Amino acid sequence: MSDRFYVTSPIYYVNDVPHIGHAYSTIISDVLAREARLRGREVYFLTGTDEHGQKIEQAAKAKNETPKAYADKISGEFKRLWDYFDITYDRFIRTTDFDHETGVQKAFEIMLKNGDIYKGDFEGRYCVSCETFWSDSQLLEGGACPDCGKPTELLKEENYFFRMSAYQDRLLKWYESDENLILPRSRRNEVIRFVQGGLEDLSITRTTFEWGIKLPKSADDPKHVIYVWLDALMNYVTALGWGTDEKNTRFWSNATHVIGKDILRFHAIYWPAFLMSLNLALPKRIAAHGWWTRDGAKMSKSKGNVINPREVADAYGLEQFRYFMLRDVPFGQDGDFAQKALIDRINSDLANDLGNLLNRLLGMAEKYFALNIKAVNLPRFGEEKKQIDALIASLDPLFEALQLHRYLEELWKIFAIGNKAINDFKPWEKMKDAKADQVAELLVFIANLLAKGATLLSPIMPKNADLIAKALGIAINAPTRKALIDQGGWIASFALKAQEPLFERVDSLRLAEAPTATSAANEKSGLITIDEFKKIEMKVGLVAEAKKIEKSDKLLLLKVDLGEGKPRQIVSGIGEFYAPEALVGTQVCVVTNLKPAKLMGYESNGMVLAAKDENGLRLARPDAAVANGTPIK
Ligand code: ME8
Repeated sequence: MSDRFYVTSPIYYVNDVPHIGHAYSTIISDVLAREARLRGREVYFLTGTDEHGQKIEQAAKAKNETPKAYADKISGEFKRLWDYFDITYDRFIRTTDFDHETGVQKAFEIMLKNGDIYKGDFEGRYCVSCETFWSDSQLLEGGACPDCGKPTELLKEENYFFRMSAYQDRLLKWYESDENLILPRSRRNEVIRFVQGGLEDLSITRTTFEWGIKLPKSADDPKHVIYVWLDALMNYVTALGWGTDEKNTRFWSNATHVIGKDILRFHAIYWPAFLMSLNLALPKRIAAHGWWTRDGAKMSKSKGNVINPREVADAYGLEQFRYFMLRDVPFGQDGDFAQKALIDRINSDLANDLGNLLNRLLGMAEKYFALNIKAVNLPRFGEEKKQIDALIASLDPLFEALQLHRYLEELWKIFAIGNKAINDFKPWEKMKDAKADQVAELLVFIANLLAKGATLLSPIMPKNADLIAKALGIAINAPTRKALIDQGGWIASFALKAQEPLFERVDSLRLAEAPTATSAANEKSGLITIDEFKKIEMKVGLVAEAKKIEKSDKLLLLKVDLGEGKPRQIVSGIGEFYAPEALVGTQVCVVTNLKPAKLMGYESNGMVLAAKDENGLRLARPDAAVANGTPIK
């Protein structure tokens, strides 16, 4: 294994604020970076923002801002979020950075010189939303984009083309070189089939808008800007100094790109072809994760159901959120964000299985041994130790293949062994029998198991792993990992420290439910969620005054005492069915949080509830008196 490791997240378009899908890509990249560091490898972790192109230009225009000012703002939001999330990136690149722009122009120059770029006429369809060209055969009916379904536009421009077609065979050979090249493995076949279908040369400049990197001076063609995907993909090498100071290009020899499945084609086809043209090494792994939906629906700004990752982290804990995202969804598959699932993971995996194990250890160690535990050897737990060694051995290949949900699943089996050992061993009985030595052995065994487990958990939940380590009196770092994991070492004694419980149990949803769940349900069946219902405030009130509104048969002017001190004025359309004097002194049910409305010149601050059929109208009332202002639920 190379001792250098380069990991990149996608660089995010600045036309949208960050949501949990973006956070997922970045968190996976962060986990890989942290794990590699823990193995003592030299790591470079890159993330950033993709700021050029027509889409951004349009988004800025819609906000009446210059593209740069607009990009500055949204790029800042991404950066601040990753900082808030303790994302351990080494560089946050922006495609408007000077060294990046210089590198992209240099790449264009090289490709032009070596004959991979030529000038021609382009006629075809373009999807601005995906910043993608499509051939007629790929389009959906009516010329819509096959990726996002939005309408495409017809482009007729003089363009520069990249000779993509020349790379078909070399690409196909490359896909065969390593079965872990494209992860999950099932996606590799998709890419192979696509390339086998034939590659067309790619239009790589545009003349119809301005917000992009200009061609190099040597090309002497100021009308054109470079196509946003050539610009964007190059970030992976320009960030390391390619084309400028070459400061960190040594990392390029071992690159892993973490991306969403939506942009696999750009990374597995365009990007390696560009690299081949530049005579640069190819990435080692392209890991394409699945898509997050919310309560079963695609997230989008227009639906208003986009989840803000900061809100989730604030409500449930950042590391709880990291754990949930990685544990709940198999890498490569789509996942659904439902708070209930997150809460279940927190309560059962984190609070019960892991948190309790630490509490049990610390509780007993304190009670029986004043927190200092020592074992001469651990003969008693030979079988369990073997199981743990076997589990640990199974983790490496899972991590390598990015099966992080399986990795965590197996890791949790180690904690389960610990909990079971305590239950079976019944240390409280052994203490009564004056077998303290044996109990000390058990506790040392548990402490070891937690030390190993916390080390292996650390890339995913670094802060909690450190808290466990602190309680165990150890530190998680590369030498610890080497001793406890690679060399399978066991520690003979611990000076433990008390520790507050790691994970608070969660009893109820902490964020408002997605509006889409409701609107989608509404459209289909007329159903609403309980949360939507709860928005309606209803109370019982006593009619204190009632009179007819002049010139109206239907409307009555009521003063209803809702326990608020001053009775409310409500205009009610029950005049044909109830005489005013019959209402005074009786209780009615009122919707109390309606926006005030004016009827026949009178302000109404609520609505009296009634049932109406062909025989007339009857008021809804409590069947016995209750206090005025009593809420109706
Ligand atoms: O495509 N679920 O940027 P982008 C999971 N700039 N992941 C999601 C997601 C969701 N619902 N939504 C977004 C671009 N993502 C280009 C990339 S790279 C050289 C240029 C994640 O802002 C996922 O990783 O549209 C996806 O690939 C990435 O955000 C796209 O972000």
